[in-house]
Parts: sequence; C-alpha cells; structure tokens
Amino acid sequence: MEEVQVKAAVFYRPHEPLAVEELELEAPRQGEVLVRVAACGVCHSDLHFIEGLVPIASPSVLGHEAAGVVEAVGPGVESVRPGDHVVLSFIPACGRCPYCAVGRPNLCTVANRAMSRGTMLDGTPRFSRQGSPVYQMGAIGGFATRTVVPEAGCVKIREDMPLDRAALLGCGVMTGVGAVINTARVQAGSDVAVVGCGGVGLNVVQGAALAGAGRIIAVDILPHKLELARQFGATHTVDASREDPVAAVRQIAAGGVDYAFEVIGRPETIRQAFDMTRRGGLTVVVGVAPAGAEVSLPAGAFLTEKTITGSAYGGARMSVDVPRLVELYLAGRLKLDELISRRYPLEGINDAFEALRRGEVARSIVSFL
Ligand code: PAD
Ligand code: ZN
Repeated sequence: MEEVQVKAAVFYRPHEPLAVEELELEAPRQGEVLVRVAACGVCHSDLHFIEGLVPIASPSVLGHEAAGVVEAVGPGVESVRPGDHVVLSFIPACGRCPYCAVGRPNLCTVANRAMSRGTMLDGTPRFSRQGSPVYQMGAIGGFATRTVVPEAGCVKIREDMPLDRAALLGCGVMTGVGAVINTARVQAGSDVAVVGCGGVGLNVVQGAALAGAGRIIAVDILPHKLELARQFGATHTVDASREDPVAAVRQIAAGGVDYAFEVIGRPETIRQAFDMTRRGGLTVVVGVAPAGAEVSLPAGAFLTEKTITGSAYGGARMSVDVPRLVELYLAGRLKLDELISRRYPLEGINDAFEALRRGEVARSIVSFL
C-alpha cells in the first residue's frame, strides 16, 4: 500500500491556532492499522497543550478521543480487519511489560513512552509533511481524516453502535466512569463529590449513579454545568463561584464524602477535593495539572486514614471496558447523546477549543461523517 494524503489539525506552538493542512500518512507497518476517523472528541487534555501548560512533541496532530472504521491492516495484525468499527485507545497497552502483567494496562511502560514521544510503539510517527515527521497525540492523532494506530490501540465494537458517540468512549467516558468503577470502586450507597463537571466530570457523575452512590454532589462554577450534572445523576449541586465548596459539601454530607473526585487539574481544587473527603475516605485526582505544579496537603489529615490517588485513563482495560460501555449505552443506561453539545467540521477545530475554554460545552466532537 502507498502513502495517502490526509487532512489534519496540527499543533505547532502553544497559544497559536491549530493549522488544518494536508499531511502524508504512511501505510501501516507491522502490527499497525489504518483507520478512517469517523469522529474525534475535543478534550481538555489537548487544550492543555495548546495553552502551553503541558508539553508535547511538535508538530503534532492532536486528538485522542476517536472512533472510526478500519481500512487496512499491516503485517501480523490479527484482531481487526478492514470494515471493522473501532474505538481508539491512547494507551495501546503492550500486554507484556510488568504493569500489563499485573493487570494495570493503563500504566503500560511501552504505551506511556509512545504517548510522551507522540509516536507509534516503535518510536516513530506515521504522519509527515514535506518529508518531516509530524507526531501523533497518544499514538492516535484523531483530528485527521485518516490515521495509523497500533493494533493494541484498536478496540472492536458492535456495528450498530453509532461511531460519533463511540468516539466519546475513547477518553472522556472511559476516564470518568472508569475513575469511579475501576480506580475508586465506589460502593453502593456511599457519598460522592465531583469537583469540575465538564466532559470528563459529567462521566464521573454518571459513573457514580451507575455504581449506586447515595449522595452525588456536583461542584462547578458554571450554573449550566450544574444543570447538566443533575441530568447525569447528581443529587445535589454546589456553585463554587458563590460559596465555599468544601464547607458546602461537608454540610450536605455530614463531615464530608466517602469519595471526592477532582476533574479540573488545579492544585487549589485538588486541595478542595481532599478537604471535602471524610475520615477514611478516598480522594481521586483525575484532572491533569500544569507541568511542575505542586499540591500541599495538611499532614495531620493522614492520621484520619484518608487516601489520595491519581486515576489515569480511568484504570482502563480497554478490551473489557469499551464493549461494556457500548452495551450500557445501547441498553439506555449510559448517557452519550446528551454529552455532545456541538459538532464541528475539522475546519472548525479552533472554534471548538475556544468553546471548551469558555466552558460552553459538555463535549463537542469533530465529525467526519
Ligand atoms: P472541561 O473543560 O470540559 O471541564 C472542566 C470543568 O471544570 C468545567 O465545567 C469548568 O467550569 C469546571 N471548573 C473550572 N474551574 C473550576 C473551579 N475552580 N471549581 C469548580 N469547577 C471548575 O475539561 P474535561 O472534562 O475535558 O477535562 C477535565 C480534566 O481532566 C482536564 O485536566 C483533563 O486534562 C483531565 C483528563 N484526565 C484524564 C486522565 O487520564 N486522568 C483523561 C482525560 C482528561
Ligand atoms: Zn482526553
């Protein structure tokens, strides 16, 4: 197979609009898959790169929340074939490293190295422009008409699952629901607070509802996000622009919640989540903080046996979790339609990021359908 031309949104430098331009895409190599992208969600993690808060290889095709249709496979690919519908994983776990071996594929050494380099698993990207490499966010680069990804980054799904909604499973839904189910293992009847109810936080809210949590307290600074959080299962809301969220949560759930999730990525709100966690409870940091940021915690609180942990990709075991999420959606038990506030063509990508920055959307998607 020959190289193909694609149209993609390319990040060159922070604080500059992405450039929508033609790139060359190499044919899939051993263990790789060519995918026609159907849709790619616009996640705040990509906005962190654009805002210069988190470093990334440059130039890079951003976009890591995608689904599409397999068009061709490289040598040795066995699990998918042309025509298959797939959700893409930005942590294409190798299955052999120590983390994979102990059942923590979201921490896979090989996939996380590829992620930090912006390459495929062999250390090189498949996009190029006039002969120079163009890197791919999360071994995906989903803001492109087509991309090449590792076989391990493809999760085959049912063909009756709409691909635009399936795309959301690739990051926001997996991360949010997974933080509840896989990382925290929230118990039925327990109290949960969610600080930050955007595209990922709303999925923490619905994950808590799925887990049968008792009180689900949504915290945000935008009233329309709190309204959405109610639709997704929040039982209480706190507007942190009007009142102290820690005091408010500790009043609603006497002494604090069993589980508090931070889904913004700021030291202040991580501290708030910790402070609203009750004795013996668990604070889960989902938000990605700016590079170099530090959080300070009251050391005395450890005597109360509080735990604080991170959650990467919702503890995803993609081949198990994605089909489960698809079944929940098709059974009417997982909200995805309600997450898609807007659809943009690839040319509208910079407007989509601006809307995300302003807090206007639950999630928006770039649709190629
Ligand atoms: P988003 O912009 O859709 O949502 C953020 C929400 O936080 C918005 O609703 C804001 O109004 C709200 N907010 C902002 N400041 C405050 C505040 N001081 N108090 C309360 N609410 C506030 O972003 P997103 O949902 O796409 O992503 C959220 C974070 O999760 C972001 O840091 C992203 O990088 C991270 C993320 N982490 C993983 C992971 O694997 N851990 C995966 C995907 C995204
Ligand atoms: Zn994301």
